[in-house]
Amino acid sequence: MTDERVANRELDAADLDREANAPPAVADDSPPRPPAPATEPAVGAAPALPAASEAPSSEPEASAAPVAPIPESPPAAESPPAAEPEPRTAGRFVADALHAAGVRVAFTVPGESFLGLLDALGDAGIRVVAARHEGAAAFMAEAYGQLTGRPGACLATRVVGASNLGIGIHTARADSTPLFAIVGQVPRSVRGREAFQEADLTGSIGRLGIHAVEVDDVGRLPAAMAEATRHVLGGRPGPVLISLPEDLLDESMLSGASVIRSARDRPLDPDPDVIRAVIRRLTAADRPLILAGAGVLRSRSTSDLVRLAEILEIPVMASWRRGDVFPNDHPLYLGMTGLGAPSVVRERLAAADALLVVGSRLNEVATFGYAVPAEGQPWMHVDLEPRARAGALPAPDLAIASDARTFLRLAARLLAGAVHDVDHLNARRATNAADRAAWEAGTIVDDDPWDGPGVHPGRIVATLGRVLPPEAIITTDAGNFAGWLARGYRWRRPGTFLGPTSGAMGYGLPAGIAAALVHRDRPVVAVAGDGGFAMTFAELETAVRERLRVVTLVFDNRRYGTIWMHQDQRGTGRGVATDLGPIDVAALAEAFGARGVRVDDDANFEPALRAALEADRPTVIHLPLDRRWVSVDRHPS
Ligand SMILES: Cc1ncc(C[n+]2csc(CCOP(=O)(O)OP(=O)(O)O)c2C)c(N)n1
Ligand SMILES: [Mg+2]
Repeated sequence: MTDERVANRELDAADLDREANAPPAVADDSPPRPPAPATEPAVGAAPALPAASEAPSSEPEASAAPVAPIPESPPAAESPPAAEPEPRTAGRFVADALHAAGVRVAFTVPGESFLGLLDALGDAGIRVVAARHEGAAAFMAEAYGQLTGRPGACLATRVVGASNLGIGIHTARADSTPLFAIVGQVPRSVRGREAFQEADLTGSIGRLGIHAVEVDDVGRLPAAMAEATRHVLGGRPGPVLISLPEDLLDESMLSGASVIRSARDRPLDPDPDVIRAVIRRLTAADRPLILAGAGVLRSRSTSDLVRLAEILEIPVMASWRRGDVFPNDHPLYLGMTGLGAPSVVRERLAAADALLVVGSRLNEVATFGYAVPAEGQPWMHVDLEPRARAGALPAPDLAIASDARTFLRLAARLLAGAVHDVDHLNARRATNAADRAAWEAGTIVDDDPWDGPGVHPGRIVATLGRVLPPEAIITTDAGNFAGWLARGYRWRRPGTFLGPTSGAMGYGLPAGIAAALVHRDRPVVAVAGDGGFAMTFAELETAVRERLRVVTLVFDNRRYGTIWMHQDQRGTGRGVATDLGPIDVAALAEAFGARGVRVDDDANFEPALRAALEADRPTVIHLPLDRRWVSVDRHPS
């Protein structure tokens, strides 16, 4: 048996490039903090905006360009409090507290119940974007939070607005996204008197979040905002609902009241001996595997994950809708779990004889209905809040409370100069190559013969992969059309995929709008079915107004296809409530001031996509689909 010395490699240029496009860290801003490494993207590195001179702006700091880029730097929760100039209204205080927590943009449908806050946001340095429905506003805020690591903010009025926000609050909870949902409440003088649009907001919608508070006294506002911020930013980040009575927002705060900067909760660095134990189990195994989730994306540690995987020669899978967590063109990448995954993904996951889960909550879809980890399957969990026993899942052999980056870096450091059994390593390399080949073969989506009518969904996805540059951002809605994307698209950089693990329809376009607001220079493609698109297409006007160049693809089978499939599997596929009528999607897009294009066959898709990427306004590409394309596993051939 020979020994081989494996040292930490320097990151190559491709690694740097990948990480530079990653979202800012969320989870580790508490002191002490080492100086940022060379791979860190520059704070506020948002590129210049095209067509800035024509665009409207509510960004107060925008001096040179009318539309300022939304800053991408992480929240400065640890910086010292600013001096308090003079008394201010409670509305302004809340706006300042949101800004101090990292909020730079707020999405809203306004109401008369929170004008005292709405009017103060601009002065506090927060840009306001009006949406056409609170559900979409909440999706925008959620997507913004996922992408940037900064908390998103959505604002709505009383119970009518709050209940519409609900779907986005739930999505933020499922995605562990930092989010402030702020709701104007009825004035205190009429509270509890069946006032107009009155409801118990904290006890109802607020319970979808991780924390909810109604503030009925300005004296309690500083502590309430600090507590809410502490929940939003983590340990495990999430959404909070803050209910603020209309009249309270116009009250004056005492001049001494100051924004309390709440530090982020952060677990202590993990014990090196425990990390060594993880490494020992991984290196001793024959078919080890790393399953990586959003925690890796949020802590911007994809490069660290790549390095650890390469040192150990251990393949990596992405958890559901986190396909951008590891470069898909890397030979160690073995696919994304969950809906749309080819059977080889589940088989390989189940075959892992040492499974390291980093930054994933192991939800039902990601684990194929809690099938993995199976009883008796050795597994280890690294997470800000690791699961001791995850519901239906067996307890992990090792549970390590850590943010992903800290763990991955410490592990790589401990491995510097480690001695590997080269025979074992070579055997693993051969297995990995075979696994990768099986995954490649299982993820070809464009090979079925098809001459129409309508487009071949696999060929559309293959064309997307060929035409879009690595930095392009894809957002997805919910539905069976997404199966081809999940299986066939190759994400190459972190921060290029936004998908709700809540499975909420209507997410695609609003998320695309948020992504395009953050990255005006990058292609953004929202992918939706006809059902999901119709839920939030009014936001096309938002995209036009904000001069965003988001491209939306609408796979149109004129049905709620996923649910029709379930009906069909039960033998009741008569289309009750699942058969829909046609929409002239291209005409609809034009009516909103966007570009609308109908593509009836595969050959016309690439030119339409290229033209959309070049266009100076949003484009919707309507892709009629033969209904025999039921799912990525069930199609005409
Ligand atoms: C807000 C919401 N309502 C209902 C559902 C249940 N649901 C899941 S997929 C689906 C149909 C999606 O239809 P479409 O967007 O046309 O995509 P397709 O399945 O036809 O590809 C429905 C109704 C959901 N996930 N989200
Ligand atoms: Mg459909």
